[in-house]
Amino acid sequence: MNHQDFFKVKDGWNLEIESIKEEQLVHFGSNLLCGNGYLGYRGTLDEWNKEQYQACVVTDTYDLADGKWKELSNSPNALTTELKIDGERLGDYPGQNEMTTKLNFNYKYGIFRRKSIADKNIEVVSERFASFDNLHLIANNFQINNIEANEIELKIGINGDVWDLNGTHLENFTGEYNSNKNTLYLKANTVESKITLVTALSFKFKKGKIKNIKVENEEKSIYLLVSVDAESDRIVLARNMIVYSSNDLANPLQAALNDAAAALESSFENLRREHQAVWDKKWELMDIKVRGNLLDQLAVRFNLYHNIIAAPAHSERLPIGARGLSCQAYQGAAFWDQEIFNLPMFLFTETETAKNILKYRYHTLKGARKKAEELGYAGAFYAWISGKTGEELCPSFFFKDVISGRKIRNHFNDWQIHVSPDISYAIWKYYLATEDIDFVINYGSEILFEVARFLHSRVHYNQYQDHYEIIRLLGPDEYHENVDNNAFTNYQTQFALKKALYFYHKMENEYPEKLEMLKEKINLLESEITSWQQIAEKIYLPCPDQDNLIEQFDGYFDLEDTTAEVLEERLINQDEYWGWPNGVAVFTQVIKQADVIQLFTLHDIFSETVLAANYDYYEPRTQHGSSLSPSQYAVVAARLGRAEETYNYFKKSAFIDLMSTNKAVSGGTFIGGIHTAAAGGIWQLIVNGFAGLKIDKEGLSFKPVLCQEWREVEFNLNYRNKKFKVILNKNIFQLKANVENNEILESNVFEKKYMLKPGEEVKIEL
Ligand code: IFM
Repeated sequence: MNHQDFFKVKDGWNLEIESIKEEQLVHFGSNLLCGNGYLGYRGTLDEWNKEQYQACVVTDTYDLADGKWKELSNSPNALTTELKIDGERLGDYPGQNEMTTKLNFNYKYGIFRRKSIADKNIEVVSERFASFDNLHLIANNFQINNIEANEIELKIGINGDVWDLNGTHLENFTGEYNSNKNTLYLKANTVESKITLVTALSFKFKKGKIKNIKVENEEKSIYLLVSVDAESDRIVLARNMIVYSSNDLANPLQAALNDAAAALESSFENLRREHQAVWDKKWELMDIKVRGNLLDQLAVRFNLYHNIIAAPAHSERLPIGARGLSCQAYQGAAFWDQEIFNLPMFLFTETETAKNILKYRYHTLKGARKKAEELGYAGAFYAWISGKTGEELCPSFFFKDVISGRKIRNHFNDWQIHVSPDISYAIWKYYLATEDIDFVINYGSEILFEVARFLHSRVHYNQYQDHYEIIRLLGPDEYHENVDNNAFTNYQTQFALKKALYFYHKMENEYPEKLEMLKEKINLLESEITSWQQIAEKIYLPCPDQDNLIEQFDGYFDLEDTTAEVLEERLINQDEYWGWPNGVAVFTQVIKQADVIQLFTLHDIFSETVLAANYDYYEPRTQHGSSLSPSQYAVVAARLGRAEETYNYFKKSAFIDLMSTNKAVSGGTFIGGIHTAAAGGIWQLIVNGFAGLKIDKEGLSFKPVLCQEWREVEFNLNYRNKKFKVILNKNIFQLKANVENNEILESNVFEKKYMLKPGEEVKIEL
């Protein structure tokens, strides 16, 4: 499929859509999402409702309405609009062809703009953004041009009849209109968690004279029927939607009304200016410039934008959802995606956000301990799907057999244990990138020790082999459940134990009091440290065999050797789930996503010969059924100097959402929305892949290589508070230290050391 079937590229920041196809509503709404880490307002037209997947997902509003899926709630929509001209409803409703609409989305500032034209040249133009200056605000400028009619009626207000994926989350609606202040609100609470959610609206007609306003209360909504006279053929309405919940503060109603009033005092243009200033600051460090291909440039920024708006940077107690705030799929909750895919970009740019992401894991230790205890283990077994409290949200029956209709008992929750050592891994990387020892002492060490404890309780000693094994688990490749000794997990386990030991001894030597306090707090015994050491030394690590191949798990090579294409032909129903217990992939070597290759992206401990052998072996056996997969293959391809293959994976990964290449429903479960891990993966693909950035105890290093399709790549990094620019083209690799740095920047390029004083630069010929 061509990208022009979906969108046009105006420049490196703007995407244009010239016609809206009904079958693309789910993913357009996600792609054109206005967001800020607090809320996500889907890219829908003003006149659309839940039937067109209009939604505004609000962070920290977890609610279990159907007894199975605890997910975030959607706010009532305060930008709801119905326009009547001379008594006739006018809008662009799918399938009705009353208007022609063009959409523009600006990824620099997250600005959604629609322009629709109807008969007699009547034009509806509307622009909105979710403010980064006030996270509770969505500002909208709605205008109708070329009006020749007599009677214009606008139905505006707050519509509480929202799109819910699993059960209805809001109840007990109350609302009020204050005519003196041009403000109204709707208050409701979530059915199970009893969170109060307040949505307010303030509005002003900048052009157009209000003739009459009639209030219409419905069970879940409050509307105003406004008759307006056009002014010089125009009506311009400035609106502010404000959202607060009782998890934000004690009196969400008062806060919403205050913000609504303040926004009304300002103007759309001012609010936009303040919002843009925040984005400008962010892009100074987070933008990646790709020269030589405008489409790719836009795709890169699309992904960076989505990784940024998915992260609740304002809080240290909230997760990055696997679908961000683009819809309720995956419950607005964190998977291992958060540490391994979303985090890396922040580690080298907005380090405060990186810290918050990791602190979230500290605050959810209780949930992780609870899960471990319930399953008979010690320490912290982090939830596979983790919401506010860190308790396991992943239901035991995740997918269903679409042929029989029976539920499938997936074991993502109980057996996919690598999420815990993945978090330890991320703490180590954060420490290397920032040298923030305070974080490690005060937060990270407790996580590291509790994860080590869990791993200690989870491994089995095999006395015949005199080594430790991990049996009955799932690696990253989710099609093969109940396997033993998944290479990725075993290596990650050893790594996590070693880092726990490293910081234990560091604290013992340098911060003994802190260590004593922590030991007392978590009741940590010397004997446990000895055991961690023993397990780290004796854990079974599947090694490259005579063909340099690492077996993904015990017995993997004995499975039927085939490809995803062959398995496609075996499907009875296209929506069938391929994995456990009886899916088409289970008894074959076809894997869902990078697994041994995922080990290589995280650890640089194998030779290029081993990398190449495994890449060549696993690549044709990987379905890339998960959006996490292509970017990881891309990084390894770049390490092997196979830049064109990296580029092919870029195309696969960067366009997953832009061209809707991944399924929105699998095994009967809705998993649509923005693939935030793939979005974060694009940063890795360019920075760790093309530029070859690595960070380890020796420091930073680069091993650059660039594909033919791009003339140049440019980005900025922040390493231990030293900022610098990286420019890579086919001939030159350039590092430029920021003049404001306080220290010398040290870095290796192709294993040669460079020391850059503030303001200095180096150009290395490739
Ligand atoms: O965490 C991933 C997993 O690796 C593959 N299935 C989807 C999850 C959420 O993105």
